Amino acid sequence: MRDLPNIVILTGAGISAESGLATFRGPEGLWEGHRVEDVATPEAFVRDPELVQRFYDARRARLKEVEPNEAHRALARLDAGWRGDLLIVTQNVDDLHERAGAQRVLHMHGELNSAWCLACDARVRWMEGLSDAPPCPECGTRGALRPDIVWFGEMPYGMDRIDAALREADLFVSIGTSGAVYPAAGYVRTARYVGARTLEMNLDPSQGSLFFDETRLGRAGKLVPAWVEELLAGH
Ligand code: BV8
Repeated sequence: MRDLPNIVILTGAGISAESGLATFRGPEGLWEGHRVEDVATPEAFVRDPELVQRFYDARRARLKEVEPNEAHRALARLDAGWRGDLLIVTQNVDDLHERAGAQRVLHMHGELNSAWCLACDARVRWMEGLSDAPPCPECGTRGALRPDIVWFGEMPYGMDRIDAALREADLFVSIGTSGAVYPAAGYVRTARYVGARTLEMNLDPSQGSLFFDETRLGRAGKLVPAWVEELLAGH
């Protein structure tokens, strides 16, 4: 019997809400202003690249105005203090987990601060706008950089690492996600299938609530620090 449980944590937009970043489906949600298929699909990028670049430029700029919150900081403490296996799988494209100090983070839907060159396939750190078609720092091609984001219909990143971690998980924890988007929304069932205990912390019950052994409703900024204290105190 492993002395320390292997933990997989799935986070969504709800964990960054208290930092001032819009969620997707809430009031003033990100999609409020746009139809998903107009800004977050490869077809949209072919159809209207200016609109898509502007949408992500605005979110990349907004990222500079916000800070990690108590929930991000608590997970960073857990990451630093947990000697067992732990992986934070985030659907979020913001960098707040890392800015809070977390190391074992996997961005399954990509990152705002990364650009992907469609000419030379390089992925480069990118903190500024892409609307002015800047040259790729690797190959110099202008106008070939797209947001390094997984759009609908595209294969999420790190699927093998995520599947391997889920198969070994003793504890699966979901924080701030509505459970509306796949394959992420299916992870709780995989975790249950391998016998892991499943816990959800969310403002409202998610679409997958019935698959969780335990659901704690409330703000991540309150629930997550309390849960991390509990876990570190218990081990
Ligand atoms: C794919 C990047 C092929 C872009 C995103 C099976 C069934 C049905 C459909 C599908 C299926 N499989 C695939 C699909 C299609 C599609 C899909 O799921 N469609 C949905 C709409 C039905 N999936 C895909 O296209 C995926 N790719 O399938 O490729 C494939 C895959 C595997 C194997 C082979 C082939 C790719 C999907 C990724 C798209 N990109 N993001 C960007 O950010 O702009 S998805 C994006 O939306 C987010 O990353 C996230 O995943 C999702 C939003 O969900 P949440 O993060 O949960 O946010 P939301 O606002 O919905 O909810 C917030 C929650 O927080 C709420 O519950 C709220 O109560 C709570 N909350 C709010 N405040 C707080 C809080 N909780 C705590 N504290 C608070 N303070």
